[in-house]
Amino acid sequence: MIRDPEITQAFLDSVRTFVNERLIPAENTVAETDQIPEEIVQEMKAMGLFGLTVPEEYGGLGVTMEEESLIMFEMGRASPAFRSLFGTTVGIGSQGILIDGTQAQKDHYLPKLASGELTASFALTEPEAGSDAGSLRTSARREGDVYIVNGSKRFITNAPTAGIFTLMARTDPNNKGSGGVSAFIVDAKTPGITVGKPDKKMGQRGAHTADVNFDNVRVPAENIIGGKEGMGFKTAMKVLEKGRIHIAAICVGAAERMLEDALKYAMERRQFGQPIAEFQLVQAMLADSKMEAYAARCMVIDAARRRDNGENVSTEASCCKLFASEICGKVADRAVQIFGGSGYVADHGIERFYRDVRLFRLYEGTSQIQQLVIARNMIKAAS
Ligand code: COS
Repeated sequence: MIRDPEITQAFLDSVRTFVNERLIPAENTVAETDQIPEEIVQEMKAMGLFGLTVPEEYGGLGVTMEEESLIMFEMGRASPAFRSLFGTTVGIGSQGILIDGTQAQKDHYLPKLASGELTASFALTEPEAGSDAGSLRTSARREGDVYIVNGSKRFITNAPTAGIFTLMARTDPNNKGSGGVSAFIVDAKTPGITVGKPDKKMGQRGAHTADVNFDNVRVPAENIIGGKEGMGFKTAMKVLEKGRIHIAAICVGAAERMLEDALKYAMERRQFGQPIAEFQLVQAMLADSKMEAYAARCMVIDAARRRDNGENVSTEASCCKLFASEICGKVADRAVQIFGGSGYVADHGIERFYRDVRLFRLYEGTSQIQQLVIARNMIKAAS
């Protein structure tokens, strides 16, 4: 749903200009320094990017899923680290509060998240609980007005700079399945929390992930999301469902950017006396990439519109994430192929994108988890 086409277009134009003039020129610096320059962070805050999905009454822009997807198509054109900086907060980090939080939790946290004052991280994955998220072991034991949290989380995006964690922990030790899990808002400064060294990743320099350890961390009971135990896994699934459309939109943007770069190169690069874009085998790679990026774009828009209409989009969100992340990998591979030897060296940035986009097939649910969700939903609907 687009609320006001003119306002949306004006915002998209400003994001596109920002991506072209500020983010793309800074990509090499981010890759070299592993940091996003502070002035860019401030510009993102001023544009309202940290508050994209927070409703207007809490100081955000309150964008719909369709509007968010259009913005992410644009953002996806720059190195994924830029999106990660605010995307985790507007996405999986804060959505638990927005979707299932109590009024008091919304009033307290959403304005700070919208302004960028607080960064939110999503702490679900553990060393022994990745795809099987429902088996997580981090425990939260009630003691009067607080829960005592113990355990470890892994690969937590933005953990080194997080202000709060949306933490999933087991409140019912007798229920080893997903029903024993609750979600909490945990202040990152609470004594007993330690953040490990940032992980050394294959790509996405400038976006930081780390382990987070909880050692007898005292979390106020009022910080349980929704005020009820046992609902945390469902909150996490709802959050991830939305996140999967968001990531799919980023994949579309990244695929379109790589294709744009590959096309430009193919039209300039001459071999056998002519631009390589005139060779049909190169054209096949360009055409297949265009077709797939277009299909992914259409899927994302359709899923986003359905979500905005209040439909259950568990299947569609997984279809989008699966298809868009897989085609993004294929486009990256073809783009390197079109660049040839030049695609394998760092000068053109295409090898960096090739490494960066590999993560899209892993986080917020691997491709295999998306297949499982889609097939399970199909079987459920048919029986
Ligand atoms: N919205 C609301 N509720 C949902 C839901 C959704 N999208 N998906 C599942 N649920 C509910 C189910 O209805 C079920 O409720 P009941 O117990 O009342 O029937 C409950 O949650 C448990 O669901 P399910 O039985 O499907 O859980 P499983 O343990 O089998 O796990 C998968 C399901 C594998 C799909 C889930 O663990 C998953 O998504 N894993 C990947 C995790 C992930 O994406 N990690 C990335 C971390 S963030 S970078």
